[in-house]
Amino acid sequence: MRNPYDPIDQTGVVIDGLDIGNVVSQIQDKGFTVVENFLAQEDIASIRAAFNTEVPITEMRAIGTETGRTWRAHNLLAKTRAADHVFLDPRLRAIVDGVLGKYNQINITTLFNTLPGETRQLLHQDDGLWPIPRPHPAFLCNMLIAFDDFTKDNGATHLVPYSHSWTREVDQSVESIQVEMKSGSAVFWEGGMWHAGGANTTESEERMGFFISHQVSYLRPQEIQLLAIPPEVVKEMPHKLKRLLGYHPFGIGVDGRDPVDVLEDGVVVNPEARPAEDWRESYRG
Ligand SMILES: O=C(O)CCC(=O)C(=O)O
Ligand SMILES: [Fe+2]
Repeated sequence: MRNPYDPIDQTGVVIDGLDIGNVVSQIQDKGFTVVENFLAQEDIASIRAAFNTEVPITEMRAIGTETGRTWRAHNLLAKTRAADHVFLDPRLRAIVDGVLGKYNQINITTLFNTLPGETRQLLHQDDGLWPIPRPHPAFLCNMLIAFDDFTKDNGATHLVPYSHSWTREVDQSVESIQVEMKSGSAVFWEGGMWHAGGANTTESEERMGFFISHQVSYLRPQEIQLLAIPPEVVKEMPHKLKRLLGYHPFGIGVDGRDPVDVLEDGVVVNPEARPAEDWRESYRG
């Protein structure tokens, strides 16, 4: 019998000219794939302009480097509406459904900029945060959109192909490839892939990227989306985006109510409060 959490079979599904089935099978087989021109240059320009003005940079070091030469900002959905359409893009939705199954949600959103002088990150697995023994079904699916061209010299992401299916730790000297891609292209990888941001050895080139990570909806996200975005902001979002932030029915919801309704109407605690003994009496009849 099919498990409702199984990945969706996207074989033969084509959206806006992109063969989703092929993208998904590459992520499943090799652990990653690049989709060229995922976003048009005009779109990159307008999102970049909004990020530049609306999203303050957090002083937060990249994992595994000590240089302070990478800027980062998280919780992007609280800070700007400029990228909502990217999260709702039917191609992204179909790819994530294909890798994780239809019950998925946003794990973390990050804007980063790797500056000249940054060193290579330690190779790591983003899904290592959850202490789930390997091998395990895919539960994390990442997308990184290049805002600037990613080149070997400015620190294009290192990936270790096929390593998402390995159960062993890798040596930091293991062979990796670097994902060179043009602005607007996106690399997708399964959360178990060993990877690292590269060293930026250029004099003056920056490498800005927009990272969106999804996970299965029954795990706790890396950034607590239900708390990260103020409810007044979430209320104004499209229904699907609310779902993606974790306002989805799971288990008991809230007192048996759909979290989207609770968000709209508020939590109702003891609508007709009576002393507990009264309730018990009424049951005894
Ligand atoms: O800089 C990159 O390209 C990847 C960054 C990354 O993997 C991370 O910070 O987890
Ligand atoms: Fe990472």
